[in-house]
Amino acid sequence: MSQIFIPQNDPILAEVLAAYEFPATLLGAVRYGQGHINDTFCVICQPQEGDAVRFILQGLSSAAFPHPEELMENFIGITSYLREKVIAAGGDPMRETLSLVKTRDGKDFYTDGSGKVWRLTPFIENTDCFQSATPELFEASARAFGRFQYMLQGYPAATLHETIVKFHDTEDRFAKFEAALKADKLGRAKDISADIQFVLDRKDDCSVALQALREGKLPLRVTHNDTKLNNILIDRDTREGICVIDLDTTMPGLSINDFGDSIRFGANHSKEDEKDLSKVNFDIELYEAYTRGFLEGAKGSLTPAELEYLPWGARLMTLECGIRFLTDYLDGDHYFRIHYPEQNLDRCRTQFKLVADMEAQFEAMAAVVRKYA
Ligand code: ADP
Ligand code: GN1
Ligand code: MG
Repeated sequence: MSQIFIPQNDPILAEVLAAYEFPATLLGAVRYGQGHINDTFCVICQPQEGDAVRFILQGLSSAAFPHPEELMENFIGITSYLREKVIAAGGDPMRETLSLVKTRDGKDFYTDGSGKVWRLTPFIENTDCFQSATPELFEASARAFGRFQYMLQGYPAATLHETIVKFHDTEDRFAKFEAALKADKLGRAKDISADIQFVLDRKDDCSVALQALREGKLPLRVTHNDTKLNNILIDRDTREGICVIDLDTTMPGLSINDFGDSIRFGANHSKEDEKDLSKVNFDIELYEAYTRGFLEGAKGSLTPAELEYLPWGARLMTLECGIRFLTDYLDGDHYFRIHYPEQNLDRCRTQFKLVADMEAQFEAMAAVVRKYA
C-alpha cells in the first residue's frame, strides 16, 4: 500500500486509524469542519472502482468532556432511538441520524494511549454544513432542530449522563466568570473593563430561565444544547435539515436554550469572531424565519410558558456564550480552540453586541413568537 496522508505525520492519528478496518484503500485524513471543541478529521478511502468513501473521525476534547465513555453511552442511546423513529417514519436511518463504525475488535470507540476517546462515523454525503444561511435555509435548520426535540420527547431522560455538568446553568457561568476575573491569570482584565462591566451589569438576567425552571414554569426536556447552524447537515437536493449532528451535549435541558443558541449563532450576518462590530447586527427577519421553522418542527409540543420565554432563550444563550468566551480568555484559552491570541475576546464582543441588539428589540421578538404560536 502506498503511504497514506496524515497531517504532520501524527503518530496518534496513525494509531487510531490502524484500529479500524476500512472498506477500501485508505488514502488519508485531513482536518475538517469549524467546530471549536473536538478534533475532527475527514478520512478518505478509495475503492478499486467508483467514488471515494469518506468518514468523520473525531477525538473528543478532554478539556470539555471529563467522562467520554458516558458521553458515548448517550450517543449510542440517542442515535439508536432516533434510528427506530426514522425507520418508523419511512426515512433513511443512515442519512437522518449519525451512526458508528466499530473498531477492528468490535468496540464502539477507540481509546488512545493518552486516554483520549475517538469515534468514527460514516460521512453523510450530498449535504452541506453552513456557517451562515439565507432565511429559507435557516428556517429549514429550525424545523430540523424543532423536530429533533419533538422526536426525543419520549426518550428516557433519566438514563442520560450529564456530559458537562451545569452546561447551561447561566448563574454558574457567571460565578465561573467572577472566579476567572478574580484570578486574572494572565493579567488581561485591566484592558477589557467595558467587557467585564457588560457582564456584571447583567447578573440578574443570568437567573431568569433558571428561576422559571425552579418555579416549575419551564419543563426539563431532552434537548440538544448546542444548536449552532453548523451542527446540522442540509440535504443538497431537498434543502431540508436532514441530520442533526454534534450530539455530545444532548441531555436534559430547556427548549428555550435550543431555540436561543440557534438565534445566537445564525440570526446575524457576521462571523462569530468578527472584529468590526459595526457589521454585527441581530437580524429580526432571520429570527422570524427561525421561529416559524422551530415551532413547525416542534409540532405544538411547547407549553405557553416555553413560548413566552423563547426570546429570553435567545438573549440568555447569547449572553452566556459571551461570558464563556470571556471566561476562557481570562483563563488562558484552554476550552475553545483558538487560531490567534485574541480570538476568544473577539468572539465575546460579537456576542455582547448581539445581546445589546436583542435587548433593544425585545418587544418585537416577543411579538414574532406570538404571531406564530
Ligand atoms: P465539534 O464538537 O468540534 O463542533 P462536530 O461534531 O460539530 O464537532 O463536527 C465538526 C464538523 O464536522 C461539523 O460542523 C460538520 O461540518 C462535520 N461533520 C461532523 N460529522 C459529520 C458527518 N457524519 N457527515 C458529514 N459531516 C460531518
Ligand atoms: C462549541 O462544539 P461546537 O463548536 O459545535 C460549544 C458550544 C458553544 C459554541 C460557540 C461542547 O460548539 O457550547 O455555544 O462552541 N460546545 C461545547 O460557538 O462547549
Ligand atoms: Mg459542532
